[in-house]
Amino acid sequence: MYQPELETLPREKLRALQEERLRHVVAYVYERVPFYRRLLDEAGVRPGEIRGLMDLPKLPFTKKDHLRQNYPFGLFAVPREEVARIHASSGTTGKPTVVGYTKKDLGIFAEVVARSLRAAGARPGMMLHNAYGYGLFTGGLGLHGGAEALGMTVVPVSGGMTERQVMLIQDFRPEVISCTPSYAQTLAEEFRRRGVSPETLSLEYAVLGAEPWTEAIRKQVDEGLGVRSTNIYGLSEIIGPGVANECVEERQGSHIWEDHFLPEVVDPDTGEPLPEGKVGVLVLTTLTKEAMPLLRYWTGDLTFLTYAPCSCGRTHVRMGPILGRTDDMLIIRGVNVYPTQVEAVLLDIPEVEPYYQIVVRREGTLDEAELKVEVSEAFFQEIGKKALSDEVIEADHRLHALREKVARRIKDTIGVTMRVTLLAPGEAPRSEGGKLRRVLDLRK
Ligand code: ADP
Ligand code: K
Ligand code: ZN
Repeated sequence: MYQPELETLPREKLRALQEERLRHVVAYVYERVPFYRRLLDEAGVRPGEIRGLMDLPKLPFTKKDHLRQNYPFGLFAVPREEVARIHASSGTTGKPTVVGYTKKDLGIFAEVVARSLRAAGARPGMMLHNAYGYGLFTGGLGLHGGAEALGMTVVPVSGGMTERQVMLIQDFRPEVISCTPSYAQTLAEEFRRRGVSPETLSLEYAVLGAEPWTEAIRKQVDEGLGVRSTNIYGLSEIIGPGVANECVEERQGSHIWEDHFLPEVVDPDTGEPLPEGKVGVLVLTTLTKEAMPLLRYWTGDLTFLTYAPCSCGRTHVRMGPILGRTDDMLIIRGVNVYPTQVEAVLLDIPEVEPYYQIVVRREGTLDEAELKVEVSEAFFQEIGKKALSDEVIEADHRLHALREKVARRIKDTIGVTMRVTLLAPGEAPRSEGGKLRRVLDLRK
């Protein structure tokens, strides 16, 4: 273990630590963040009333919309100059959700990722091939900092360029790889295509997360790369990857680093706390963050908790796999995408209407997204076609150019590649009173 004393803290001591930290963080945000002062005042909660975990349900939830409403720095609890780093993830309006870290927060981020890597099997001196994206996304820099803290040799390869990744893995001989599960599948497939057998690869462990995955994928990756893979979970609002990680011994649920992040599972409809083992929304309270602590953050991720002791010796609670989400967020190759983000892009292009559908398929190991969108009535008249088909579009440079333009704008603003299909006016699905299904996720 990276921090054996903390990771095996007896539960009653862990609870006392959590309660002390909870009292502190509630008072801290009440004093420093006007948003929280208002939120608690409106809920009629005085910080002093929150004495222990029993009082947690009195606190209102913090939701993603609150972060958007306070874009970019409104939830910071410290002066901007004390923020050492900023990260961000997608948001519905095209504005990202912004998060900040003090120096101390970055230390905690590295600490929980180091614990996670160690739980995943990594040890000091091993080499990490880090294929998470670097940038505003927390994956790349998050794993990087944790690996350095653990004392690993980090290869900051980032995402993409599979040919080069395959070469580097063979030449550098890393023991550990971190990436999305779908990318691990891609790499496994590429090795197979090249006739490289998993036994000849140096890899022993894979740390996979940022998108939902299954035991079937685990089996493919384990066999294809010759590794034991574990799940890493996290979200930028709470810190990034490293909120929880499976232990490589059991691989039966991910230990949530509870001395820093306080978990609850609540009913998606009523918000009532649910008993252990029941599936509901994971809600997390940060206990130690300085720059942007969040109280009862509604992750939207559906899972369950188990407090059963684990053979690895860690006492921290385990969460099950993410079984789904309560909102309409799609995760395409690890990137969070909201339909409304796509809509915002379409509203900016006069030749198309915001009548659209997003179809996501799993082709081979990768997510493939198709965007079906209607051209405007005016544009359709101007083109003078009776109907639109792939052949018609290929043959007409104006249609062809429009299709490229939509694809490029989507890629540039949201960061995902979508195959664009142009529809004639009236062809996209319309709501018939009920909830319009703008997203067709055919991956499950
Ligand atoms: P991350 O860097 O972890 O992808 P984001 O803030 O971009 O952070 O996205 C967070 C969301 O990604 C989570 O709320 C969850 O829906 C999804 N996610 C992250 N890790 C996992 C995982 N291991 N399994 C399933 N979903 C995950
Ligand atoms: K994600
Ligand atoms: Zn364990």
